[in-house]
Amino acid sequence: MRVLAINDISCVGKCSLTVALPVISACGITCDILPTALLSTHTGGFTGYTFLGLDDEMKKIADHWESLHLKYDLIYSGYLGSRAQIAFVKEIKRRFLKKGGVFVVDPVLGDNFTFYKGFDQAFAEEMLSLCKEANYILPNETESYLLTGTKDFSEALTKLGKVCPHPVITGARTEDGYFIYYKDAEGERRMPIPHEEGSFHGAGDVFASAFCGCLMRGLSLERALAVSANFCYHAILRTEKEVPDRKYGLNYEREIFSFLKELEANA
Ligand code: PXL
Repeated sequence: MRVLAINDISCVGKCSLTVALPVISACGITCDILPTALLSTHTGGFTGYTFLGLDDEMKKIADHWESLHLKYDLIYSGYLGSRAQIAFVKEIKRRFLKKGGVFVVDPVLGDNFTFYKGFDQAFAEEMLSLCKEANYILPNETESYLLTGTKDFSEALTKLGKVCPHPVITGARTEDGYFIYYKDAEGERRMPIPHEEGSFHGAGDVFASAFCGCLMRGLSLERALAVSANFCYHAILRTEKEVPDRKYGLNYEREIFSFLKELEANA
């Protein structure tokens, strides 16, 4: 099995490719990467970070790959630095996803009901058009709102279900606790998940990467969600204890072993 992760390299802050590569590889899956941008840190909470968009390089990389006849079982796209990059990811899917392969889009747009720096509503519209090409989309509660205009998760799920077959709204906070709202072959469902109060930088990337690894190892949608959410939760608990500054991301590394044991038990 071969996965392509399209995401940025934030050198510090444990998100995007610095999470996708170790997590997907640990699942026993080959993970190739297509970097969208190179940043000194991610954009959430740091100031003065550097940003180099890799639009031109991405095109050259893809052209070289064409000569290698590469094809992927799963393509996972995350942080995209521009509207042009969103269009290019559609092209990457056409050129490199195997027939019957899986396209997972994490529509990285924002958190805490605001856009990440550099993104706006026009960008969200473009991201929605990428979601239309996906098998699975993984918006957090903020992204669900930015994509649909509603804070009601059931309503948002119905709307997103018209966009893509399997929308998954992660970390949805309700009066009864936290849930994943998702749509599988049987219809719209929600799954209670353990969660800590507050926002943890990089949690969405740990979850999405684990989810892709679980799908590639043959877990059902429901099991992949449950196992990934549990991994994320334990990484968050460790982070609360060990990391005073949340912008440095999740201490997920020492939780990988337990995650893999659960994955194996469900595979
Ligand atoms: O974790 C999402 C993410 C990914 N990549 C970059 C980011 C963020 C969130 O802030 O800034 C560069």
